[in-house]
Amino acid sequence: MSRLVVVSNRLPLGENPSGGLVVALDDALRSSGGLWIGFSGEPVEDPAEELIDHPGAAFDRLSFDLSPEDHHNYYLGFSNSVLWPICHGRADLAHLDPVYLDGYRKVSARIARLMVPHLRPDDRIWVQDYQLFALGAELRKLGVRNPIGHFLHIPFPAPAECATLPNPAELFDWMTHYDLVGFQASRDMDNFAASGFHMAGMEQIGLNTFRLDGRTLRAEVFPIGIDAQSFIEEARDAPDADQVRFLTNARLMIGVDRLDYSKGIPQRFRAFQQLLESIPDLHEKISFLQIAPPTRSGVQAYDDIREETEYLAGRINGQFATLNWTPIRFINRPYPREVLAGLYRQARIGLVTPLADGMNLVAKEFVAAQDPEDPGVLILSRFAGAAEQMPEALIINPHDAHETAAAMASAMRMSIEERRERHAAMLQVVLEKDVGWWSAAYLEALEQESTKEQPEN
Ligand code: GDG
Repeated sequence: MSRLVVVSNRLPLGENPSGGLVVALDDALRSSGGLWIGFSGEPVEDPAEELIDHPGAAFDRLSFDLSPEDHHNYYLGFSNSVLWPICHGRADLAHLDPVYLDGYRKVSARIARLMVPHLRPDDRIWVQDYQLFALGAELRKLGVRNPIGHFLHIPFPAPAECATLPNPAELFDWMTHYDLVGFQASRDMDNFAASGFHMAGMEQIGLNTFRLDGRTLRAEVFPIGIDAQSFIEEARDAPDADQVRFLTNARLMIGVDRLDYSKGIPQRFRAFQQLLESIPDLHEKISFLQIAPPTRSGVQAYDDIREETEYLAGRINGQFATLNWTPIRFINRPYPREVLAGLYRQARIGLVTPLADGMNLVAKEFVAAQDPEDPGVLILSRFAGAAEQMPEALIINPHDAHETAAAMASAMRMSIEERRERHAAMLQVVLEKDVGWWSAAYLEALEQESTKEQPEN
């Protein structure tokens, strides 16, 4: 079997890989033997003009450096202040600055240049996510003929959103240089087909095949999963309820998200407020714990969302708290995975209400963590990719505080039979379509593409 080369924005260099994506790719690389290439993590004044080796893992690891300027324009700029908001339907938060786009092009070309000396003729190259849309095209310019695939972890924008990019046609030029592009959900595939047609004249020539400027591309949906078995064990072995004594008689409702404006945290706070206003019987019977580690601080939109959520939590607590009960606990720092697993298992409600989300792994982790005999209820936004796979959740529109509050009330009163039935259906998907399934399915499709062209480099 040919060697697998994974390229992602960040090279995980810690001893213990954590997070679904890192575990998935780690497993895939271990089994086929391979190479992982990514950013070293901290910008440096004088970036090395070669990739840096990090021995000591079960596979090879090579990192590239970025100068502060490149990091600012390519990563904070075009990736996180243009592509991220636009792909999440928030063009109003995008900063369109030509310097960002230039930085993105320049860094993509540089990564390709640094990679080429390390590639072998039979490598399969798997590029991850929106920070690296342009890498495949840059590798092709340098004569790389190997099979190259891309997987997009976040939503693909619909035509009206795509039109707010500074370079919509170029996006499709980049993407059609890959042999295979993978998406989280069928809505992304539909958006890709429609936007590509409208913005660049990309033609759909088969169920999963597209053509642009003589290049043919395969596109398919591969919903990412979690390492379900290990999460189940982690939740089972988690520290017991004594750790969360503060809950007293109240049932726990939990949300866990990076503090990002795409996750719909203020909207869910308002829905909770709506619940407490409309059903006073639930006072002191439900306690909402929101864990939201900060992310990308220093970017204005992230500082704003933090202020808004802090304000709302304070206001709701001021309005409803009693001497014995704090309605919302809003915690702005990360917790270890095993603690989260234990909290999910104790929760009556898992609240996953993004306004836009590629998949949302927390939804799957919540399901995996439940006791099948007495499971909690998942409230899930229709805008999370996970909603396509788990229609047995209570599916809500996160913009609608009334509907979300009604789902909270119904989760509180749901019979044990109904909870078990819904949970069993969701658990089956989480177990069957786990992270191992995801990487194997993707790599098999890429392998099929590798028989199409003979590498020349
Ligand atoms: C992107 C896409 C797509 C969160 N807080 C803590 C913590 N987490 C872990 C969760 C989960 C992961 O981080 C978050 O994954 P999500 O999928 O929910 O969201 P993004 O970070 O936005 O990820 C997303 C994903 O890529 C994969 O393709 O699903 O749509 O946006 O695993 O548990 N982990 C720990 N402490 C925390 O406080 N240990």
